Amino acid sequence: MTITITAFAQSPDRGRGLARDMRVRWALEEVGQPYAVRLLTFKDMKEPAHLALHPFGQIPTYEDGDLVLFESGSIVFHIAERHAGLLPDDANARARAITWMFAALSTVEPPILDREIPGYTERDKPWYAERLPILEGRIRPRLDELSRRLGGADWLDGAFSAGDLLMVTVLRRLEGSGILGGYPVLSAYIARGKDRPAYKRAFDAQRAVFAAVSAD
Ligand code: GTB
Repeated sequence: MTITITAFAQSPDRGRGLARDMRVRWALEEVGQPYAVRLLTFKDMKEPAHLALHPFGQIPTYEDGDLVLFESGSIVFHIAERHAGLLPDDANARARAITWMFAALSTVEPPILDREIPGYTERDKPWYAERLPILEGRIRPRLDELSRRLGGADWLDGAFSAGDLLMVTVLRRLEGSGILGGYPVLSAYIARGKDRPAYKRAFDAQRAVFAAVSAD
């Protein structure tokens, strides 16, 4: 049975790998699972056929036989549970790696999104410039703490895990913001993630979608 995921037919990130299918692609590459991709327009995402798979009409989704999943964190967790390579065998180490998955999505990502989303929707509003430093001020404590915890280690808890995979994709959302310049430990951590062959294969695959659309 071929795993099928969904992704943007035309990603607004212009092939920078910031849409959440990138996490799923990366996880599948890490565990060596082939997959197919169904590309969706924004219109397709709100049609009944896709809403039957994803109640919120978003990407990514994951289909494997009768199993249909949505939510990138849940999909990465499922892949990590089913295949070796993204979660340690030791029960306590596994629980800690899962804790880092939650930390990435529920502690580090929200303030990053709170800064990012007004950049798409409120940039022309009078309050945008005044609010930006406040929103950035909510991100920095998390980055300070994360940087301190990572210290001189390569990964968050021993070997690379699904926790690192999600954390790197979350931190990448700050690329281009100027904020990461103050965090050499985190910049090096992101660079290590991006240097993994599985990351590169996933990145190239999503980039090829953008390149094909641009060539039309
Ligand atoms: N919590 C869900 C998950 O983790 O899977 C969130 C899924 C989600 O937000 N999906 C977005 C989507 O489908 C795409 S990734 N949006 C369409 C809609 O809601 O109607 C978010 C995203 C979009 C664009 C950029 N970008 O341009 O840089 C980055 C990330």
